[in-house]
Amino acid sequence: MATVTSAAVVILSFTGLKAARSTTAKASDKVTASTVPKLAIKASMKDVGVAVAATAASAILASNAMAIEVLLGDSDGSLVFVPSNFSVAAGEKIVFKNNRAFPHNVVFDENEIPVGVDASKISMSEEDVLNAEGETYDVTLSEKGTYSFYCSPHQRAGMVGK
Ligand SMILES: [Cu+2]
Repeated sequence: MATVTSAAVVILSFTGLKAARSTTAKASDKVTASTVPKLAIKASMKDVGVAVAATAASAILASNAMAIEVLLGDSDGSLVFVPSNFSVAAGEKIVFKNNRAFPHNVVFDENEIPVGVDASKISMSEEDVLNAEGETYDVTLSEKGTYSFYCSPHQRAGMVGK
């Protein structure tokens, strides 16, 4: 899941850079007389573009206003969601990230979500778990309201969120 997210961001950033780059290339075309230097310029700009895209992607992932990261298991090993109580905008992505004391999962309580929302469409299955550090489960909620969720292996230990 995390890999897919990163790839999507890189592609988006890349499209932007590509547009900016072709404008610059046109300007240098007028100055450059022979074909060989032109190719050299294009090649070096391409390399720069890749480096910039990679940097931009990590910056976006680190401070994305349209995504919230929720850790599964506190760093001290407590069986909790961090944060366990938060608000997101409709359409904002929630990235649940496996941190400590896994396995964990994310299941929305069908009785404590807005009417009309299908819990199975936003939940992991009760039997499915994230078993390695850094594994993620992403969900985007579009209906406004209050949603309760829990980690099925640790629900009784209090690993619940809202
Ligand atoms: Cu758990």
